Amino acid sequence: MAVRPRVVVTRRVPAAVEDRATALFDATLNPTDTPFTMGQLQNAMRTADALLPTVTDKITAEVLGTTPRRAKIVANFGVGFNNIDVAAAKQNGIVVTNTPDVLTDETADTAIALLLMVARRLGEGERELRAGKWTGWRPTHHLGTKVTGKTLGVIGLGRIGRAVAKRASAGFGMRVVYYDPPVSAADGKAVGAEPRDSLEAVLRESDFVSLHAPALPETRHLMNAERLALMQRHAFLINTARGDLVDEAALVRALQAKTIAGAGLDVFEKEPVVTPELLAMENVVLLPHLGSASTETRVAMGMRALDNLEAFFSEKPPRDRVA
Ligand code: 8YV
Repeated sequence: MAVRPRVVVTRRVPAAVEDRATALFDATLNPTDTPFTMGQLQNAMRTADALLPTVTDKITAEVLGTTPRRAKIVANFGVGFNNIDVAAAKQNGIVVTNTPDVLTDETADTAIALLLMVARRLGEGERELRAGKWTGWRPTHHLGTKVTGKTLGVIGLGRIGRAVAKRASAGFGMRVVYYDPPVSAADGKAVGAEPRDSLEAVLRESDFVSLHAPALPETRHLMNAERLALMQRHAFLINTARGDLVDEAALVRALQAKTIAGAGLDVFEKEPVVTPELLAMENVVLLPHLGSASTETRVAMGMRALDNLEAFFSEKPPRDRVA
């Protein structure tokens, strides 16, 4: 790397990642952490060799089609890359990479945390105590739902879905069923999960449903009113994947009509906006997209994005190329 490539990092990332970015590249960091405007993204495409964006940057066809353009690669900080118009990247000959593997455990932990929180009404309990409303122990206080022995339906048995299935079956003694046609029954069995032939069958059978599918045009509103209606009245929906998978308005209606018992959500359709009705519901646990938020993992994600850039600029194939 004789001339150091120019890399624009769109958000604050952990210091170790910023230090390495600066050591490897002519890196422009974002010390104020203010999200980029479309104009700033286009400017970065015009003036830098690479962009290192996050889920908050919409890398649209307009951004990718910026002319004149210097950028040749977009190294996303995140495994999900629905913030990037991959088809437009391909059309413009721009390479796209993501950061798989390094956030699998954290995201699975977050799904299990949400499951436990909604089942055992832990958010409600904490809110009550902090509000000074706890009057003392009583046998009928905040009775939740037992988790051990219940059925968890996993929609999408990829890396994170498998890690959730493993935790639920081996750690919590749950029965796990899944829907993910390309995954063999043997692979499911390895993580204690049994396949079902349809998404609908999983929804009908599960006490908890956890979503682990990517956000694609064909998975948008995967959980629509009809599918939500197939869930059992006592069942809970967990989403740590992407907000687009759930029709949030239909979810609110299902919760209001009590056709499902509750939800645990880490992701939303229009982040950071959350449908106001959800905020008022005690049986819903809401997290601000914290799925991968451990120091170790956010450092690992940043390093993985830098590894991809380093490979690309050394004319080696980046490990995590998705376009
Ligand atoms: C990230 C995520 O925090 O990696 C993903 O797909 O959803 C989160 O873990 C976020 O995307 C960072 O850009």
